[in-house]
Amino acid sequence: MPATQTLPIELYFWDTPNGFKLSILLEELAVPYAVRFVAIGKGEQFTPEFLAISPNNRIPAIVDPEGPDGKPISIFESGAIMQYLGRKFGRLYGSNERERVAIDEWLFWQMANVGPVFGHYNHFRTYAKEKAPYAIKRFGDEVHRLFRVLNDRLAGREYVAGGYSIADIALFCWMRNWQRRDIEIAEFPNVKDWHDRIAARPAVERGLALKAPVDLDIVNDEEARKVLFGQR
Ligand SMILES: N[C@@H](CCC(=O)N[C@@H](CS)C(=O)NCC(=O)O)C(=O)O
Repeated sequence: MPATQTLPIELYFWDTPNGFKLSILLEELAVPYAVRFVAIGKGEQFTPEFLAISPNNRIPAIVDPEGPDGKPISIFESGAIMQYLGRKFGRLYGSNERERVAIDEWLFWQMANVGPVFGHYNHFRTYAKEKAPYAIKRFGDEVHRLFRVLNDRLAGREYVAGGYSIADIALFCWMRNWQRRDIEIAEFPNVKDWHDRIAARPAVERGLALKAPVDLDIVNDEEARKVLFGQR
């Protein structure tokens, strides 16, 4: 029996690819939620209060005041949060074990490959103090390979694993900024069509419209500005 939600789920958020996964999912599920901004460019992810919820000092995280036993539960790691919400509300996470296995495969593929590889590429290309051509090439080639894998998977499919699911949301948040990954999207037409299908969903538009407050102290600092705006 899918749950209903009375008290808002607290979403610890900043407007980055991993943060948007949850603002989009909560909009899709249409459950009440309250946003707690964690200014990662300012170091707020290292406060003891936030580390108690997210020990890896990263957003997103949630606190659900109506956890499995009726008591509050906190969850970190976007994939774990998405699975929890999919199970709790009985939506966007398949309807049988076979469907869930396929969704998990592509969700974990995003978590273990797309997120870290795109992140490392961005780091070495944009932020590394010493230029490391080997690392830039290595991760750039991997980014390209991952677009190819997804493009092949989407041949003849509307969504990555059966119907629209948490796996599509997780992947969409990373693939949508292909220009920032130095990808020529004409090479990956299935990814482009899939992207456009998802981007047109009203809940996705609402989830992406959630913007972190701009803090002038941060914006005036060159390094922090890169962290803040480089990830959007
Ligand atoms: N595997 C984690 C990755 C989360 C992550 O990398 N979050 C970034 C923003 S997109 C962050 O909070 N960075 C702050 C930091 O590294 O200190 C997840 O999916 O939740």
